[in-house]
Amino acid sequence: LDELVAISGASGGIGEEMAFEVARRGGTPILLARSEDKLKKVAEAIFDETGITVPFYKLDVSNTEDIHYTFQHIYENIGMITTLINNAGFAKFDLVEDADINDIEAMFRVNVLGTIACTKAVLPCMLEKGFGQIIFIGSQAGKLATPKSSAYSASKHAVLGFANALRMELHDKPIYVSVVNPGPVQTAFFEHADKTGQYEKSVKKFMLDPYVVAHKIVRLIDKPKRELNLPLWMGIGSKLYQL
Ligand code: NJP
Repeated sequence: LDELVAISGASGGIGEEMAFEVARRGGTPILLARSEDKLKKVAEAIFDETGITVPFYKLDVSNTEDIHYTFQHIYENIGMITTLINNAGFAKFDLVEDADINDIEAMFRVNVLGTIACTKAVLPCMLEKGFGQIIFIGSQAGKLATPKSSAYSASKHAVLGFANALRMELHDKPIYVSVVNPGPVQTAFFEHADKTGQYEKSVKKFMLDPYVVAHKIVRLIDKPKRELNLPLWMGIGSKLYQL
């Protein structure tokens, strides 16, 4: 891969695995997330394994001004981001009647507005150079709905709608837009989403392996696809895959 791949939410989970996959394939991942100490560790581990020097930036995607300056700094000091993976996101599962409006707002700020702001930050350069790719990490919750996931589900439906409209706007240009909709993936996601642990327990057996998910997503860089659906039942497959 002769690629500069910016990955938001790269300090853990699927984002970290994608960063390793990009580097294993010879590309340069650029790591973005709030936890600088974790980003540093991921960058060092990738360097130890692949020899690739990995830039990382402390970035909260709910801060649009920081997004602007971070992406400008990357462009001026490293180069054009050829692929953006909008991966930063989180959930907080609650019944509508119990959900705190501040939690709902935070979810929309990160999952939706953060994603849109990062996209707007890379788009002018991609349009000017005439190529690029934007991968959105949506969710099966962005296609279906489950109780207690109302606001998260709405935020991921928004991501899917945004990405589909953007793809239409870019239809005559080689700038590709892909949406990935995973089912439950074994990451720290559930620690925050559901502190009772009940949801994780109920789907644990079928959870997707973040490495398998990351591997499939990074393949989109060579073979762009409108949508990559990785539903719950694939978790059974990925468990078999490991045996
Ligand atoms: O979750 P986790 P996943 N600004 O918690 C970062 C979607 N998904 O890898 O900022 C910037 O391990 C956070 O870093 P930090 C999900 O909706 C998941 O599973 O340092 N970054 C961390 O690196 C999300 O869009 C499942 O705390 C922010 C990363 O995001 C994506 O997959 C199922 C941030 C989250 O890592 C990755 O989630 C599904 C901010 N404000 C979709 N806030 C699943 N796991 O089951 C958080 O359908 N991050």
